[in-house]
Amino acid sequence: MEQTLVILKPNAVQRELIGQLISKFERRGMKITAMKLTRISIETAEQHYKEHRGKDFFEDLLSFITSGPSVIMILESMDAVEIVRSMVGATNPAEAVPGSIRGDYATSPGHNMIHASDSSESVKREIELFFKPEEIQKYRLAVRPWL
Ligand code: IDP
Ligand code: MG
Repeated sequence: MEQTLVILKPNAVQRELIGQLISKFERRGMKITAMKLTRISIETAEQHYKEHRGKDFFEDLLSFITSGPSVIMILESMDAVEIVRSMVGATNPAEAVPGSIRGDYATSPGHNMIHASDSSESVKREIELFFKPEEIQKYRLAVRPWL
């Protein structure tokens, strides 16, 4: 099984879409192993998005992601990184296909609703940034043999 890290960004919380978005992952057959509602600090946001430091949208990205609470979760399934990235859709919602989260819920790159890890290296780094080991649950889903 593979893990991935997802953030429902502050506009997903403000638009009261937390439940709808989590439902998509549950319905797909992903196991939630950690989840919290928290306001990301500037320091953590700078770490999380450090590959984008210096880009013209970086300051706006930091102020948006720290503007209110986000939901942060770890999801687990076979091929979790690839599956969740395809469910999330392209970074620019104008290019995100209908049916993807950004393709269904977003119009602007700056407010594209959701983050998902893009590689196994990012998963490891992002999980360590947002969760302590004891915040991650180990359990077995009863439906597992049917997924
Ligand atoms: P990703 O979220 O699809 O992995 P990245 O390229 O890693 O996309 O960019 C991180 C975040 O920065 C995006 O989700 C988006 O919110 C923001 N972003 C990326 N490119 C632009 C842009 O051209 N304008 C405004 N915001 C951007
Ligand atoms: Mg990215």
